Amino acid sequence: MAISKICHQMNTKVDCKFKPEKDFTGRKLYNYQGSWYYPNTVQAILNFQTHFQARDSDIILASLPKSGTTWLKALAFAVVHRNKYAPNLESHPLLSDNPHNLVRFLELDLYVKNQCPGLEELPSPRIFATHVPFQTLHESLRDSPCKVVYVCRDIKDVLISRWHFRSKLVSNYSLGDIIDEYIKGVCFFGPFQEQVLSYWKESLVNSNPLLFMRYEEMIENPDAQVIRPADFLGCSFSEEEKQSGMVEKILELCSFGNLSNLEANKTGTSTCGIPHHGFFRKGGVGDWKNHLTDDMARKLDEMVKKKLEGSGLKFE
Ligand code: PAP
Repeated sequence: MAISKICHQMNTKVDCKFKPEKDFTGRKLYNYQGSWYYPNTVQAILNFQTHFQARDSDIILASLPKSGTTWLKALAFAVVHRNKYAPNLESHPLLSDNPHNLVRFLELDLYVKNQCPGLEELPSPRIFATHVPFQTLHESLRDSPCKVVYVCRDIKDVLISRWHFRSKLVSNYSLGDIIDEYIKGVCFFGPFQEQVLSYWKESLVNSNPLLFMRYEEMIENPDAQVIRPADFLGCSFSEEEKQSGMVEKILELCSFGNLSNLEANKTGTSTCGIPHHGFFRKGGVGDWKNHLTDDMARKLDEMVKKKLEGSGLKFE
């Protein structure tokens, strides 16, 4: 649908200060509340901002694409629902379905073709996910104190992950192209550092309960990185659970090795239209070193340093 029709239909103005820009393939991107989107995503965000009724018990998982969303979705689902589904249960939903179908995206899935996707019928606590920046999410929550868990990752690993992912869809997509996109900031859900900063700044003022996590820390100290969200979400592990190895069982269930080898994740397509196997590549930290030249890495590091200057947030 044309963007003007979307604006008219929703009686809302997309920020027209910015002319639409084109992505590498020539598709138009529009700026809405500081981020760049394709028209169908703008419409989904407008649907979501207009119609979403947040419950105080809701949990929202937020991230940039390729920052650890799939992992966070699996962990949050396993932690929150551990009383209903023990992590060693043979019929655990994570063994037969992809994490993206168990925790669905608001603007990339639920609200894409639907103003009212029937979310009021879901039992509490509901878990949703989003890639939009905090200011756009915040508007949709309408002062509900629901909890937000944000995960970020070194932009160089995000870039390499996204480059591999998109190279399967777009031919002749060079590393130079994606680096230019990242530095200019005009790419789907970009500019990226602004998105990270929106959640970082919110985590400092905490007007909404927000847990700020890093993919690298989750890899380095997995136990703590499961215990922290459980504490934050109000479902701390009891001593008894810790003694019984509950944390380790959840970590094993949600590990890259386990999830990526499941038949359910090798085949099939997610509710947002992406083949399940596309969410699993290599996992881990620092794969950018195998792809980026020193010059490319320096360019990206400088961009990030400049954007984050004075914020207190650093990526070493
Ligand atoms: P999305 O935005 O498409 O949902 P997202 O899950 O945020 O993607 O990121 C995918 C990255 O997380 C991939 O990284 P890589 O390309 O560098 O390998 C993917 O391999 C990694 N990933 C997926 N599941 C896990 C997991 N369980 N543990 C650690 N990393 C994971």
